[in-house]
Amino acid sequence: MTEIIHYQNFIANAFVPSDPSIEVRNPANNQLLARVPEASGEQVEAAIAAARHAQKNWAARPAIERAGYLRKIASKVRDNAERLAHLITAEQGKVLGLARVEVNFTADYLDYMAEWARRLEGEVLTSDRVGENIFLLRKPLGVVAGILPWNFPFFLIARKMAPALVTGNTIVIKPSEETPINCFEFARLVAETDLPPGVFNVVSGTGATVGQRLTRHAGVDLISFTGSVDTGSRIMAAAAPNITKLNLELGGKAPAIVLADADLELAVKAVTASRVINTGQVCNCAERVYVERKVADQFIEQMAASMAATRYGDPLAEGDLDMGPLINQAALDKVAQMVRTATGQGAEVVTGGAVADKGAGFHYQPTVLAGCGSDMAIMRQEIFGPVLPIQIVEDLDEAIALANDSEYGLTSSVYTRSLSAAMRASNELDFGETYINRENFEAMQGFHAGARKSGIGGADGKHGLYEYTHTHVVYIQI
Ligand code: TXE
Repeated sequence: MTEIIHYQNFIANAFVPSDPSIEVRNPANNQLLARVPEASGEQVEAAIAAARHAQKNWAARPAIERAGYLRKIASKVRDNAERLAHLITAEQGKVLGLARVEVNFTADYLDYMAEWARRLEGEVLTSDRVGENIFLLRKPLGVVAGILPWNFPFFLIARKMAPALVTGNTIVIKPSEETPINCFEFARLVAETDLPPGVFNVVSGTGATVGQRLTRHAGVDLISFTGSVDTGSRIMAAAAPNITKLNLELGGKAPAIVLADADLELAVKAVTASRVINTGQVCNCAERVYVERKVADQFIEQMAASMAATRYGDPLAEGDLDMGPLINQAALDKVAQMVRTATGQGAEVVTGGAVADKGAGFHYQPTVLAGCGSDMAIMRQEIFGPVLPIQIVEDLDEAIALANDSEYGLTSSVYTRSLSAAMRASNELDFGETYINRENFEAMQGFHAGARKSGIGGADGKHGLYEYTHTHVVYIQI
């Protein structure tokens, strides 16, 4: 029998004995992998206090020194890449190839944010007065609480920690209760470096307990959260009494617009990848398609063939696959229910449409639904699974209007050979990101941010980095 590891919270560079009451299971076969703590109120207090205690000295160091620690951690991540990828696949369910990409991208992201150390800039402003200088300084906020989802759990540690640390903040991370193992393994790597105690801390637990304690705490200066709209809204309420600054990435319902002049082969490939990669559990990937009538039959046929060809199952047991399971039973039930409701409203199953018969894991068949309408829940709510609903439109105008008619506004994509159609769509789509003729994955030097309920603020690049600072304007009259 495999040994079940009991992980412990990481506070001030020490693994603190705690009651490991949360079970972590492999979503591909429901086997128990580890037990992790539900951090107590005292432990959350201790983690925030450690981060607060460390912050002033950390911020006083030259930025290039802080960046050096990020580079050391990146190098340790690379040295352990294969082991980490296997752990991520085991607890999250993504295929190994994608887990490897996640691990390497995480290391690259730490290095990328480290590069900003010599590029952090303030401003010198023109004064209205004689003999006065006005300086705009950028300063760290203080203590950051990073609350993570489970879909890219390892990368999200770096996406929050790297900009926080290089700008002089300290951080307390709460991983998702679904995928905490990789975060504790990351903490083990941090513990092998000489990062000062308190700069990086991990407390594990559920949202209702540890998440609430962190977000209500007056000692937290920024809550950086990635997850669902409902939880984002609860976090805003928890943050309200302290007016705590928020950075929220709350998912999407990305429209893909396929015009009659599109390279259909490319569109089918990219949209399939969107629904198959990470089992469709990606905030920026295509969740609904608007296809022009002239090419609709052809597109739907090719999409169905492409989705039906997906090799899926248990990634560690079955080897080379395209897709693993959904994260848990609740996710499987939600996807199955959404498909049932859609077919009840007249959507037609072109391929898939059912829970897969694959043992104890949470597997759903790659599914294409045609004949969808804009009033159906499947075209409006986040599916977060391998299901693609398709609606036929008459032209680009209709597609843009339907795409914008959503409470989400994170990403969008357009497939066309017409430069003017692409430019018009880019101007008129009210989203944080638009991808033209390419897969839906952002670059680390971009800015990942959403309109409407998709969030507040954003991540990555210069603009993401400065979310972890506040400005201080100094007027010097000489
Ligand atoms: O997310 P939650 P869930 C969407 C996706 C998915 C749905 C539900 O549609 O099907 O959300 O997923 C912590 N105070 N996304 O339930 O609840 C929780 O412990 C503080 C989109 O897993 O948002 C976990 O660490 N924290 C998304 C984190 O919030 C709380 C990625 C995310 O959990 C809390 C994931 C509270 N009151 C899901 N309640 C994206 N943007 O990509 C929960 N948490």
